[in-house]
Order: sequence, then structure tokens, then C-alpha cells
Amino acid sequence: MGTIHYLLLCAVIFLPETPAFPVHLRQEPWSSVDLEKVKGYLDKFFPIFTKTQNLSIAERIKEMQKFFHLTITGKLDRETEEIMKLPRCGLPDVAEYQTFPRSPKWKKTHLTYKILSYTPDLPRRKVDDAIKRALMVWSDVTPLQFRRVYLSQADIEIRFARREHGDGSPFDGNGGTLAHAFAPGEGLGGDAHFDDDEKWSEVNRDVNLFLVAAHEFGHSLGLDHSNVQGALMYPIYSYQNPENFRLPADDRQGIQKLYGKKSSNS
Ligand code: TQI
Ligand code: CA
Ligand code: ZN
Ligand code: ZN
Repeated sequence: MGTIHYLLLCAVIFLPETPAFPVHLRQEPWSSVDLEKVKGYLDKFFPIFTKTQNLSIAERIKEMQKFFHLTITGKLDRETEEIMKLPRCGLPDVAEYQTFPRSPKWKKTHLTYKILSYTPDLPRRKVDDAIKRALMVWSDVTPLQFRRVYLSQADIEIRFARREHGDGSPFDGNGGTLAHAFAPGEGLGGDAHFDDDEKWSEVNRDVNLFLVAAHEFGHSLGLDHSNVQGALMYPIYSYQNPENFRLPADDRQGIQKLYGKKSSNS
């Protein structure tokens, strides 16, 4: 059986408040998209194109079409509109793999992690295993090494939590945001939180913990989103069988840019 690709319930985030704005764009009669929301979408995901020049909305739509490899029309055609309606994560899209601004990264290669709470959806052993394998995705291709700790504080603290959980970024109930992680740094830095209002699973049903954790740990290590379709850090999720998961080249290049390659002594 081939790989089943499906889109996950990634947050559909439209800016709630968009300042009044002259839209020089005729809306197609079939279109159900609110033009204010289109502007909000562009502001959110394509901000680089607004900082420098005052591009018209048509030009910005062209930029977006270029990014998604669509036919470049500068118009809100059906294809473009479909992409805008896809569930998305709340980060701007920029070229290929990305590190966060100012490239925060760990200044050591031996990192610790700690699992502070569990989900009732899976046996603890399966959670431990998914977390371990998700970290190995990254340690397999870099000099990074992860050691689990139980008592002391850890660089990467992992929790399942729901709604408000003490970091000012409350989860949103079932659907929407699945998890989040903080870029490398002190305190919350590196930590990964998983929304326990999702149904976590080890297989291709519900939300696959291993795949989401591997993505989150990418953020924990300093990677931002990539624009390469199929990359682990691409902000639209496509399911791959975790059994034969291989880290896509784009993510490998991204993480090796930060930490270098695994030293070949094995
Ligand atoms: N969570 C977002 C994410 O991890 C949360 C987020 C938004 C975020 N901006 C961030 C995290 C900046 C760190 C830094 O991307 S999510 C996917 C994917 C999510 C999305 O729940 O929407 C995955 C979690 F890529 F598939 F869309 C895991 Cl794999
Ligand atoms: Ca959620
Ligand atoms: Zn959190
Ligand atoms: Zn992400």
C-alpha cells in the first residue's frame, strides 16, 4: 500500500482584526472567501513581501502562487483559494528550511530531556518510545545526543496539557493546534507541549505522536518552518508511515547547518 497523505487539523488561523484596506481585486462570483481574510492571510504568511515595498494585493497573491508552485495569475483563482482554505500553522512561509531569527541553537551537543506528564490515550511505554524515536530522527544525523533524566531539570521538558497550561499560549481544545515547542534557550526554551485534547495515537489514525513530536523537536532544536513540500518542517502535515520514516533531505540540511554532521566513527 502506498503512503496515505492527508491533511491534518492544523490550525486555520486568520487574523481576527485586519485594518480597513482598499482591495483592488474583483471577487469571482463563486468565491466564498472574504477579501479581508485574504489580506489577513497574506499579512500572516507572507509578511516579508510587505515590509519592503507596498505591493498591491495582486502582486502579493503572485508571490504566494510562486511559493506554492501554482499558476501565477495574480488573481484569486480557485486553486489559490483552495490553498488559502487549507489548514495552516501560524507561521510565515519563507524559503526552504529556516532557522529562527537570530538562529538560536544549543551550545552543547549533549542535551537532556524529561517527560513530565503523559496522555491517557497511549500506554506510557508507547509515549516513551515515540519520544525517543522522534529525538533519534535528529540525533541520527547530527552530533547531538539526548539523555533522559527523571529528577533534575532538563533542556527539553515534555508535557501533555490542555487549555491554559502556564506558558501564556493556551491550547485550543480538540483540533486546531496539536502541539508547540520553544526555540533553544533557557527556561521554557526547547520545551515541547502536546495538546491533550487531541487523540494521540501510534498509528495512522488520529494524531500520530511520533510525527508531531519529531516536528516539534525540530523547533526545539532551532528549526523554523520550511517551504519544501514533504519536509518534516513543512507547515502542512502529510502522514507518512512512521515505521519507515526517513528524515527528508531539506530537514537534514537544515539541522546540519546548525549542528554539523554526525561524526563518522561508527
Ligand atoms: N503547531 C504549530 C507548529 O508546531 C505551533 C506553532 C506555530 C509553532 N508557530 C510556531 C511552534 C513556531 C514553534 C514555533 O508548527 S501545530 C504540524 C504540521 C503542528 C503542525 O499543532 O499546528 C505538526 C504541530 F507541520 F504538520 F503542520 C505539528 Cl507536524
Ligand atoms: Ca488543539
Ligand atoms: Zn505550552
Ligand atoms: Zn511547526
